[in-house]
Amino acid sequence: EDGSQLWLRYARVTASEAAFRKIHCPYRDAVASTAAAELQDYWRRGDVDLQLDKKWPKWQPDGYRIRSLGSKTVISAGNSTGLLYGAFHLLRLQQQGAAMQGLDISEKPSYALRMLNHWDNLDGTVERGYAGHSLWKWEELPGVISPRYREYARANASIGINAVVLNNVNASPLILRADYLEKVKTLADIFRPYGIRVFLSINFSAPALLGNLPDSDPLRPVVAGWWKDKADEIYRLIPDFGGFLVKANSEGQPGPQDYGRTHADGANMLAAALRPHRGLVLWRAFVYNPTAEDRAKQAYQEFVPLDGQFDDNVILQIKNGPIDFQPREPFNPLFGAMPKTSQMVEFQITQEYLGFSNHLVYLAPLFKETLDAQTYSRSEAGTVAGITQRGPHLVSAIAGVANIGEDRNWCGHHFAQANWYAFGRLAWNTGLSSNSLAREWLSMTFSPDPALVNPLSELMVESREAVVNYMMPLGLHHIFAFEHHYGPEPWGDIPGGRPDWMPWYYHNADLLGIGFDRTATGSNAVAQYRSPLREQFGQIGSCPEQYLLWFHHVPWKHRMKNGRSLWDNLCYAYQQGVDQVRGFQRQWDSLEGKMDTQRFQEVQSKLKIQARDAVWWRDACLLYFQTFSKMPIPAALERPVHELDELKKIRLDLKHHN
Ligand code: BDP
Repeated sequence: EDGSQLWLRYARVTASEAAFRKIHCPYRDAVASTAAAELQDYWRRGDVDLQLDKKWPKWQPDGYRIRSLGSKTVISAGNSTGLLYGAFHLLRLQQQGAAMQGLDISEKPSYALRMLNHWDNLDGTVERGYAGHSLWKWEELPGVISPRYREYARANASIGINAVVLNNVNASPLILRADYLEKVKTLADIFRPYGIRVFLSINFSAPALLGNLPDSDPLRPVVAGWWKDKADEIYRLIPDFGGFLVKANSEGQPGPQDYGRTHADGANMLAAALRPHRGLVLWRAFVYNPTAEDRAKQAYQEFVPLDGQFDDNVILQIKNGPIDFQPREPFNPLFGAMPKTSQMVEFQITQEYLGFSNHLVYLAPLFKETLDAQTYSRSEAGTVAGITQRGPHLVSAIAGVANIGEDRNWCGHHFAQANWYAFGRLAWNTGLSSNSLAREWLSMTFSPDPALVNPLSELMVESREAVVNYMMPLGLHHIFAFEHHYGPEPWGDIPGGRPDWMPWYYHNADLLGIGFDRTATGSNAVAQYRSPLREQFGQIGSCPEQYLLWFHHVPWKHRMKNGRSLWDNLCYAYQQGVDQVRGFQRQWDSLEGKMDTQRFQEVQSKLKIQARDAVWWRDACLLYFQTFSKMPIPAALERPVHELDELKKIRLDLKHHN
């Protein structure tokens, strides 16, 4: 029980079981055949008919209907991928032990493109990956084909993911060289029967670096011509190629601004190359520079003036929050601020800032917090989910940065699989609840036994709040150790280093208080939110306490809603985080015997690390901030067990490949 089967733990039907039922599929295309084969191999509850419905609305591809008709089950859909998703839905019901009579289920996806972004490098390392090396064996491809490529595609299809970016946004230009494109084609051919399309991250300087042009200025005709030829070459190999993901003029990557051009100039030049093939450009909005301006404001300032200038096959890919995948951020104010531009959310499934693959943190509550956030930018449908689902242009999309590697259990931590799962299921239906998804995943991955599913689903749903408490409560953010982002380093400072990469830039602790003043007296980032949010966030009395130190520099003695001081609340929050993780340990241990020993013990060991780390975070943050607050840790709370000086000496040997 090494976790390698993920949530797809159903047993194959035996020949005698198969004799008792018939899977009827009159279609021979690759995707419909996958659907039929999946049912053939695993479905044991009566006959199934797969039917393509010619009257299915064209604007609802991938949707399906499942009905019980007498003793048989009919899956109907407008296209073969709909049949495939319907088949996986049925198998999911079977595996959860659901009743199969009287079914009448209709489903359609929230987003047209439900996408994983791999940050995998061509040398086999994975940026911010904590599950071993890359799944893609570039040096072996296209000759040698790992069986895991197909297993990966199947797992994605089972949760509705239909698009993948294979390589890191910090992209090597080599991915566009002919020999690499042959490898990419091989993967695309393996993924296609599972309804999955391939995209690539590109390096904006590829025309110069790979094509030997004098530069990569997007307004230079030879440069645009180079991209056009490259796109044609790709589509000859991969006719359903999805398009390009682009990180430009961000963290040192090249981009159109190197030539005095705008993001729109760059994106539109690529869009023109892809347009004849119906390809898309996913242009990332993650840009910031070490200037005097608050980092949280910069993407908005850069992109809002460009609204209306992007071609209709460009989608702006925006991280959920304005900084960078922190345990908690308010939603990114770009959402809803560009009504003429298609926008999509980028989440991070890999736990760069959430304890890597050591901490059990279930991310559905984090994803939902952003998707459900009301931006007030339209009278109806003004949530982030609403805005990104009904953009002005061609296609709606959502992306998650993958947490997948070559580890036997794919994700490093057994429970990190739940984040891959929940991302895919929410991309399919943003209305699903964190709790129901946790239950679904647990019953399939461990067992449908309520004695296991009930307590563990509660634990999972609580785990996100726990990590916020023991790492960065009350709106604190980015006080991680430099570069690897694992442990605490609120004191971190590298003389001469970029201020916006230093923890003090974000926490601003001093003798008066702590927090980032983003109100009108500070950076005024609150003004990027619409009324009534800017007023609500902008006043210390009305700002939700979970964002307090995100938007305000608050005196240590400030009275919080519960009557205690800010300092005391910080102390209680850190302790609560520690207590929550210890509670998870006790809960987990009480389930011994309700699952296999291997996974039980592996999760148990990881929880020990998490409990130690939570104490480390608590002590580091409270002892350090106490040098400013000069206030005692409330007597009712546990005492620190570390010395601040000793914590400052910790240098983890965690290498970050960049
Ligand atoms: C940050 C990561 C960095 C990524 C960057 C990005 O630390 O490795 O390259 O985001 O999203 O979170 O481009």
